[in-house]
Amino acid sequence: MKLLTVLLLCVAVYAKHEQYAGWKSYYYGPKSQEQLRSIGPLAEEFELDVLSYANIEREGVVLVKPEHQDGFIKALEEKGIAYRIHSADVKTALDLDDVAIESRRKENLARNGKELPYDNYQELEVIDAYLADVASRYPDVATLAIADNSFEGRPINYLKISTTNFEDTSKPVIFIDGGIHAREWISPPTVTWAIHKLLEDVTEPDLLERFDWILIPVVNPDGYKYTFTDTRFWRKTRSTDQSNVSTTCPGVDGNRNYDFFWNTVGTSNIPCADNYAGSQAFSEVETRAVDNLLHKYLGRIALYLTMHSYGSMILYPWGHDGSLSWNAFDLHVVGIAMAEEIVAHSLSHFPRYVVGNAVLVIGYAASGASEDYAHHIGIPLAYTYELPGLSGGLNGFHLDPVYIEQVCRETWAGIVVGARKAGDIFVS
Ligand code: 0X9
Ligand code: ZN
Repeated sequence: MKLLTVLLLCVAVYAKHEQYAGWKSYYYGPKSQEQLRSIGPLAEEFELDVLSYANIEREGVVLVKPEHQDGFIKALEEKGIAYRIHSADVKTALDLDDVAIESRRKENLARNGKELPYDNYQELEVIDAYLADVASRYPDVATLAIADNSFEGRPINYLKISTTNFEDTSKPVIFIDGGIHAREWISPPTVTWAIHKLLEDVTEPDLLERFDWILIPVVNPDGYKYTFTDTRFWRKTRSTDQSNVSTTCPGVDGNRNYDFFWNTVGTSNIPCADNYAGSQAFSEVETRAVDNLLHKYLGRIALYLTMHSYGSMILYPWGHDGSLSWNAFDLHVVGIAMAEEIVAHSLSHFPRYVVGNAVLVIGYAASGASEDYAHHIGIPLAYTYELPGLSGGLNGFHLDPVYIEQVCRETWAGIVVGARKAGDIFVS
């Protein structure tokens, strides 16, 4: 019977990633600015899915469809760009990931169904149940709220954490969101871990006394859910009302949809593209929901963090043109302080964090991103965290689940310093 269950499970998961049959992924390592610049056009020509961007010192990773393998490799060789295989069989790697995820899920259920796992990826329903549960266990400080319903009608849940029910308006607010990019599975756990550290395992009580907190683990629940059920590398929302091809190509890149130099650079007008900016700024209910909350607490928000992956980077504005903002000095000083603390709590084989202007550090300009928008409306400190990813030599494409808790712990160390420094600097 047990064997039959395992067999059925394997059949089910093996069917799931059929769409990735024949796909491969490659590391690529441009060694000059010219080689680096040629990646954009190659990505378009060969419909590459860039999982992590390279710079001259750091390899990137691209996913390549079966029909473009030969052409892509030929183009790299012509341009002299170094490459090596990352996964020769994406589908099988995903199938194996699923088997591991499923068995850890069962173990976790057997242990205690209510606890959020940090040795496994967190499914949407489990996160939502945790938010409700933790809010009911700490009613004096935590309130569960719904920012809005997603395009497909799921609640965009968030927690308000405050010792004064947000009534002491002299307290600065720390605002953290995750899960806008559906496939970046390490993002939501770093936000739920922050909740855990503020409520259940309080080692920094000053952070509760000094600040009010808005924490949204999954801004894009439809996309996030879809990566678990259907398409692992889905990035966008799941809206189908943006164009006449939206039903075949649903979704908008939430991090191109904010109203700041909307759709001017690093975006696409093609609904099927992964960086489709939408039909207009804030076309997506999910980004509007975040915007409404940002505006609700605007004068009080000292620090805005949005959690993405991968890259071990802390990025600050402006990410549409690479220029520096009026608050560049503080953005840099606080960014460095957060990264220093993360590195101090990290593992020796994790990549070191890099801090700086988004364009300079990640290597491309993109407009309509949330950290730029948050800064533009007046939030003095706004950052995109690109959390660590370790896949070479380890299983799968995402961060190996054995590292989830490590990433959450070190990221929290960064948040702690960021909040304290932001509080010191903040003048409402
Ligand atoms: O491209 C993005 O949206 C972010 N990287 S990701 O790999 N997670 O997709 C980076 C956003 C950087 N910020 C700005 N361009 N403002
Ligand atoms: Zn992202």
